[in-house]
Amino acid sequence: MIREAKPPSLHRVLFHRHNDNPILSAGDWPYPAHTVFNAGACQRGDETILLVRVEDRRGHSHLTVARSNDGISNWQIDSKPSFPPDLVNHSEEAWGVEDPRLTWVEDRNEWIIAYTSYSPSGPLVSLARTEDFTSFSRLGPVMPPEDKDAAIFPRRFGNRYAMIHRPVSAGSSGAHIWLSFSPDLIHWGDHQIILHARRGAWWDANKIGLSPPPMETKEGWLILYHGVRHTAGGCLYRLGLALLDLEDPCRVLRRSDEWIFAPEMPYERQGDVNDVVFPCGWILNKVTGVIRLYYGGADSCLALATANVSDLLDYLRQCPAPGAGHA
Ligand code: M1P
Repeated sequence: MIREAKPPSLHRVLFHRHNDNPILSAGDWPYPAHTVFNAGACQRGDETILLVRVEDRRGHSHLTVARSNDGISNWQIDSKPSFPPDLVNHSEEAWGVEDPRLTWVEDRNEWIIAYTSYSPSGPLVSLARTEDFTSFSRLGPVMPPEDKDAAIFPRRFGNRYAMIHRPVSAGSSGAHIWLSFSPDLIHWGDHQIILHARRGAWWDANKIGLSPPPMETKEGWLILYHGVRHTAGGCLYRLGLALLDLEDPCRVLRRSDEWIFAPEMPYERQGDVNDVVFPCGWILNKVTGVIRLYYGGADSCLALATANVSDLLDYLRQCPAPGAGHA
């Protein structure tokens, strides 16, 4: 009898889409906008705050604040761009600012925003800070092009801040996820790759990037990342999980072999860029354990999905520790 070799699958639904998706679209905007997507997210008191990437009809992006009491509906959206590119003092923002990730940094008592500045020399990582999402100040560019998909950890390791980011260099063998350290958020070093893009047929071959900021859990730093599969029909952006050691985030404890979320719904499959789910923010309710994940659908709208943090950790416990046989 010939027995079929069946690869083991851990597949199950971890993130559940909200029925009212998409929760925000350009039609909701108080001023002309082409698309709204890829928002950073945080909870400030009773308010959910989204810092939304808004693309105008030139193709340039800025960031605008949207506030809601339930994080789903009745969004109060700033009447003009909250964080427009600063063309006078920051020429690296000439082609716009994109994809913000928000981190409450405990010892600074402020949110640090890591975002992509789209410079004529390529995209790069910039940082800014805010206490209230009304006024913002820039720390400036911290990584040269090409680099994006960055977020700061909420606390220091020893006396150093840490940042995940995704540099790309011409002729390199892939775009991988890196970790760097800094004493002051300005000067960065001790750069190291923590997650390699896989190769060949893998869903996360050749190009990966951090999605929302790392989330602290009792078992490690929870990482949600996107993998980009190039196909004859275009790119497919799907999401996978990893877990980093709490005290040494250079140590990868687990990594999912399978993607756990992928474009399925019409608002994820069709838009300016088809087949993209792209989260930049998630919020954990520490009482219920529910995570709200805010993600861009097809680079055109904003959607919401929820998961239980304990389900994600259960899943990761069954995933392999990286190393043998998964490249
Ligand atoms: O179009 C899909 C995404 O492409 C880029 O992401 P990455 O460089 O990680 O592949 C970004 O421009 C992102 O904004 C966009 O959603």
